[in-house]
Amino acid sequence: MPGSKTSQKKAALSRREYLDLYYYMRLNREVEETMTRLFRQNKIVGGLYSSLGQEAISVGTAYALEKRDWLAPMIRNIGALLVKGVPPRDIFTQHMAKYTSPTRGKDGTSHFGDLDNLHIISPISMLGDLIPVMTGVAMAGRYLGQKIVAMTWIGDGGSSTGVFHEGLNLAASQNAALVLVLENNQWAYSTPVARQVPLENLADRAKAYGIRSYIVDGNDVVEVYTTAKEAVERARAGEGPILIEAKTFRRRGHAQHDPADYVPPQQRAYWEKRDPIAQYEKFLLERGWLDRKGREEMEEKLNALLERDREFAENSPLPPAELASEGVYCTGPECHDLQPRWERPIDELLPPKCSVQPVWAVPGFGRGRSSGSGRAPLHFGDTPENREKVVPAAEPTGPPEKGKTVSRKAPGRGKVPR
Ligand SMILES: Cc1ncc(C[n+]2csc(CCOP(=O)(O)OP(=O)(O)O)c2C)c(N)n1
Ligand SMILES: [Mg+2]
Repeated sequence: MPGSKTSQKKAALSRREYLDLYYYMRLNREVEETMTRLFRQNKIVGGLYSSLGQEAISVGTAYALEKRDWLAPMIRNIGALLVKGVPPRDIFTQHMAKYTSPTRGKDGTSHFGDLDNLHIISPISMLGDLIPVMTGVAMAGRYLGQKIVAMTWIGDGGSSTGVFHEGLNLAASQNAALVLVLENNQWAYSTPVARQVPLENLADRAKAYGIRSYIVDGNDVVEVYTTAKEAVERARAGEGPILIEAKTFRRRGHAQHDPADYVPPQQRAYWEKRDPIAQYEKFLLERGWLDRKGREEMEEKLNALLERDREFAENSPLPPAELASEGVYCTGPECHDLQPRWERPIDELLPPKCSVQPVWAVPGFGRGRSSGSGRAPLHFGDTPENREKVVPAAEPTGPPEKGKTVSRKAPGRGKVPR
C-alpha cells in the first residue's frame, strides 16, 4: 500500500471552475461572518462554529464530487453544503431555528439533510459516527448499482474515537467507495494534537486498515481539490476507501463562547499569514484570471445574495408551538414494518457486477431530480433561488517544520486554463 502523499495529477480546471473555487470560499466565509453578527445580536439558536481559515478544505473536497455523490458534513463544513447546492437561506434559517428552515425549526446548526435531491445525510453531533453511516451509504449505492462515492469529514480529535477506527475498518473490509477527509486543524477544544496522538501525520492511521491515504496543505484549495478529485475517482473505480489528511489551523475558538487564548500567538501568526482565500486570490490575480472588475462583480453578487437570504431568515416566523411534537415520533406502520428487500444475488453486490444499472428504485434514496452525474456544484451565482423546500429529514504543535510538511506547488499553475 503506498504511503501518504499528495496527488501527482494536474488540476484540469477551466477558468470558470477556478473562479468557482474562489466564489465558494468567499461565500463560505461571508455566510459565517454574517452568522457571527447574527449570533452577537442573539439571533442564533444554539452554538455557532467557525471554519475561518479552513474554507479551502470544505470547498476543494466537495467540488470534487458529482451530483449523484453523497456527503455528510461536520460542524466546520458549511462550505461543502454550499458547493453541493444548499442556498445560504437554508443555513441562516436553520441556525435561527425558523419555521422556513429545512427542519422547520426543530433542530439547529448543520443538523439537516436532503436525501432526495442534493444527497446530503443529516449529521448528528457524535464525532466519528458519520464514518460507518457513510460507509453504509456507499455500500447501499453499490447494492443499487449506482456508481456513487460517499464523502465525510472528521477532526484531529475525532480521529481518536473508537467509531473512527471501527468505521474505517468496516469501509476497508467492504471496499466501500468512501472518501474520508481528516481536518487536522491542530486543536480539539483546547487540546493540541501532540497531547492526544503520538503521530506526526494522522494520515498514518490509514496504514492500520491497509487503505490509501494522502496528505495535503489544507490552505491550498487547488491542491485540496486535485487530491480529492483523484481520491473520488479511485473510490468510484472500486479501489476502496481513501483517507485524506488536510493540515490546517482552527483560527477561532471551538465555538463562539471560546476566546482560544490557549493558542500560542506565534502559531496563530504563522497560519494567519497563510490565509487560504488571500493566497488563492493572489494566485488568480497574478495569472490574470481575476481582475479588480471581476472581483467587484463577484462581491456585488455575494452581497446581494447574502442580504436577501439574511433578510428572508430574519423575517421568517418561528415554528408554531403546536407542531413541536409533530414529525418527531414514529406514528405509522411505514416505519415499524420497514423490511429489507434482498432481491439481488450476492455476487451482483460486489465489484465488478455491482456497476450495472439499478434494478429498482427506493423512494427518496438517490432518485431526485439532482441525481445526475454532472459536476456537483452549481456554478457561482447559480444557487437556486426558488428551490422547492427541503423535506424535513426526519503542548501545542507549532507550525510545520521546514521540509516536513508534504506540500507542493498546486498542479496546473502557470498553465493557461481552458
Ligand atoms: C463522541 C463525541 N465525543 C465528544 C464530543 C464533544 N465534542 C464536540 S467537538 C469536540 C472537539 C472536536 O475536535 P476535532 O475533532 O479536532 O474537531 P474541530 O473542532 O477541531 O474541528 C468534542 C470533544 C462529541 N461531539 N462526540
Ligand atoms: Mg481539530
